[in-house]
Amino acid sequence: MCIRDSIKRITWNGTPYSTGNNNGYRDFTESIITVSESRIINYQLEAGFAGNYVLTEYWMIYADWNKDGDFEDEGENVLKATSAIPLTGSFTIPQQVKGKIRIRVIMTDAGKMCIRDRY
Ligand SMILES: [Ca+2]
Ligand SMILES: [Ca+2]
Repeated sequence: MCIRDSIKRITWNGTPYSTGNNNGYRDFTESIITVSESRIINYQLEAGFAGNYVLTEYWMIYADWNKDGDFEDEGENVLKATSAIPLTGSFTIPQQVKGKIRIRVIMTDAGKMCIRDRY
């Protein structure tokens, strides 16, 4: 049996983006953020679980700073972290970045709570 988990809520600078439960092993969501004067993004990442289980989750944040459609360029991996509780932190938008940027959050469970039946 597997414990189902998913990204439940992501908050950028106090604005929540709720996400649906897709019962996925690998869960991600994308947000569009408009660069403002502060350039500091405070985030909160929250996982949802079925039942009363709490798992340690592996979180990654990517930002397409150079707007070329991928998240693979220098500095575009903003965060890699594990946490069993809602994860809070902040990152800074590079000086040269302007306008709207695409940010992807990926969550996978870091624990081995079950045998996965699909990949
Ligand atoms: Ca890129
Ligand atoms: Ca690229």
